[in-house]
Amino acid sequence: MTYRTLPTITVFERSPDGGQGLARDMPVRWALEEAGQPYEVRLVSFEAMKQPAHRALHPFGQIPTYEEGELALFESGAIVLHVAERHAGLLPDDANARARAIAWLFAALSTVEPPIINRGVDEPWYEQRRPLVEESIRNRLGDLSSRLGDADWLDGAFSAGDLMMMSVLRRLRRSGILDEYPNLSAYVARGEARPAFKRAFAAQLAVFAAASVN
Ligand code: GTB
Repeated sequence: MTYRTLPTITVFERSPDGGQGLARDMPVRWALEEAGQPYEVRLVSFEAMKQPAHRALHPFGQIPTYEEGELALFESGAIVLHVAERHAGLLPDDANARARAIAWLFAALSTVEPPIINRGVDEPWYEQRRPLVEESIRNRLGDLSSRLGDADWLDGAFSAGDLMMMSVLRRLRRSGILDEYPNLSAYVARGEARPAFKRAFAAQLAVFAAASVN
C-alpha cells in the first residue's frame, strides 16, 4: 500500500552524532525504505522540539514523529510497527511468526537497549558505574548471541524485529563491545549491507552534511 499523501517524519535539524545515523529517525527511515514507501522529512531544531506545535505531535518534545493523513505518531518502535503492519516485507504473514517478530521488536527496545543507553551517560559521577553497566550489556549480548547462533536473522526471515535489534546494536559500534560477539557484529553488518539501510543512511547523512555547511 502506498499512501496518497506522503508520510512526514521529523528529524534533528543538526544531529549530534556526526552523521553516523544513530538517532531514532534512522530505524524509521530504514523501515520506510524497506517498505518502498517514499516519505518527507521535516527538520526540527532543539528549540522547536520543545514548543507547543511540536509537543502536539510528541508529548515529550523529541524526534522522531510520523504524520500520515489524520494520524500523528511518536515513538520509533510504534512507527516502525505501523509501517511494518501496512506494507509487505517487514512482518511474516503467519500469525504466530508475526507475533514473534513483534516480540523481537519489543525485546530490542525494552530488554536490550536500556543498558546500552545507560552506557551513553556522559557524567563524571557515572564512571564508577560503567563496569556494572557494561556487565549488564554483556549479559544481554551473550544471550542474544547464543540465540542468534549462525542464523542470518533472529526468527526466520528478516523482520521489523531484526531492523530494530540491529538499530539498537549499532549504538555500540564505537565502544568495541559488539566486536566481542562476532555473530552479532556480522548480524549488524548484514543489516547495514541491505540496500534499504544504505538509502536510509545516505538520506540522514545528507541532512547532516547540509547542516555542516550552513
Ligand atoms: N523512546 C523514544 C523513541 O524511541 O522514539 C525516544 C526518542 C528520543 O530519544 N529522541 C531523541 C531526542 O529527540 C533523539 S534520538 N532528543 C532530544 C531531546 O530529548 O530533547 C536519541 C539520540 C540522540 C543522539 C544520538 N547521538 O548523538 O548519537 C543518538 C541517539
